[in-house]
Order: sequence, then C-alpha cells, then structure tokens
Amino acid sequence: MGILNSKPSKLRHARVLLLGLDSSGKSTVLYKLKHIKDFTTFPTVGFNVEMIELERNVSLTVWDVGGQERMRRLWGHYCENTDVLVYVVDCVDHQHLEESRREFELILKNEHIRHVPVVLLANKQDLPGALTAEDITRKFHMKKHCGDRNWYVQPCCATSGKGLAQGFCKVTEFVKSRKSREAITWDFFKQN
Ligand code: G3D
Ligand code: MG
Repeated sequence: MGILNSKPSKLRHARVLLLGLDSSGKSTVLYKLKHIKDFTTFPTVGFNVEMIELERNVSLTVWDVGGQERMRRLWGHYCENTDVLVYVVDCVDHQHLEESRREFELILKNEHIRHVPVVLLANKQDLPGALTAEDITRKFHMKKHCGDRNWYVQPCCATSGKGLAQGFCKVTEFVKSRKSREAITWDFFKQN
C-alpha cells in the first residue's frame, strides 16, 4: 500500500463582485448557488452578501450589489480587494443591452479591478430570443476590453441553475491562478 504524505492545501478566500443591471438575475444566481430552494427575489436595495464554498479549500464571498441606476453610481466603492468580477447580462432584454455594455465598460476602468479576471454570465438562456454567449462576447467587445486579463463568457439560466457550476468553476480557477501568482510574488519579496 502506498503512503500518501500530502500537506493540507491552504484555504483560499476570495472576494467576488457580482454586478449587472437590475433584473439581470444577480440575486437569483446568488441564491441558486447557495442552494436556497424557496427564494423569491426582490429588487436588491443596497447589497446581499453570501459565503459559498463550491470547491474544497476555495471559499468565495460573493457581493451582489443592486443594479438600479442610483446604485450603479456606488459600484465603484465595492471594487477594492475584488479577486474576480462576475457580470450578469439579461440576454433577452435587447432594449437595455447597450446600457449594460456601457456600465460594464465603465466598471472595467475602475483602478481597483484593472487586472481582475472577469466571468460574464449570459443569463436567461431558457427564454426565446436570448442572445448566445458568442453574440454577447461580440457585442461586449470582450477581446478588446478584456485583452489584459483573464475572461470567460458562460451561457446560463439562473432559475434552473444550468451553467452556473461551469461559470463558477471558472471563477475558482481564476482565483487559484491569481492567488498562486500573489504567493509567488510574496515569496520573492520575502527572499529578496
Ligand atoms: P437582479 O438581482 O439582478 O435584480 P433578480 O435580478 O435575481 O431579482 O431577477 C429578476 C427577475 O428575473 C426575477 O423574476 C427572476 O426570477 C428572473 N430571472 C433570473 N434569472 C432568470 C433566468 O435565467 N431565466 C428566467 N426566465 N428568469 C430569470 P421576477 O418575476 O421575480 O421579477
Ligand atoms: Mg437583486
């Protein structure tokens, strides 16, 4: 029989900022991830925050900040110490798509999240007329605006939960690579 001598790997904590226009599905995403079954979402006044652990040793504190116009002016205040930005898009709300794209571009310019990885959730894929993840990638100019960071676009349906596991797997993957890079840099400074 072999002997396994593995050190318990370090717990990584990460702060995830969940943004998007109001009604895009942010709170539904959050409660679905938390496996809270009987939830009814109300327009989020202020923010909701939940701790979730989808993978052993990686715990995510997810901040779901209200997306109404007056709340969007405050998004910038939640950016500090963010490890991953998750941006939710309502793929059937064609009327507000341009507004969503504008807000997305604006938040990407925030100095605290300049190189922070982005996962874009192309939500409401269950509804007829939903734009695909490819359409959203193109319309949000992901290659141009996120060329300097890790990014990923995940189609999903927050009400059924379809696609959320994959989207948040990507979040954890980005967290791990970011945290290992930080650890290497930290070790380098300690040694020099
Ligand atoms: P927000 O937190 O971004 O403001 P919510 O958005 O999570 O409150 O969701 C707004 C509405 O969209 C809710 O419906 C919610 O059930 C619905 N919704 C969220 N995700 C999906 C999805 O993937 N598919 C469909 N069909 N609906 C979704 P109500 O009716 O409660 O306003
Ligand atoms: Mg909400």
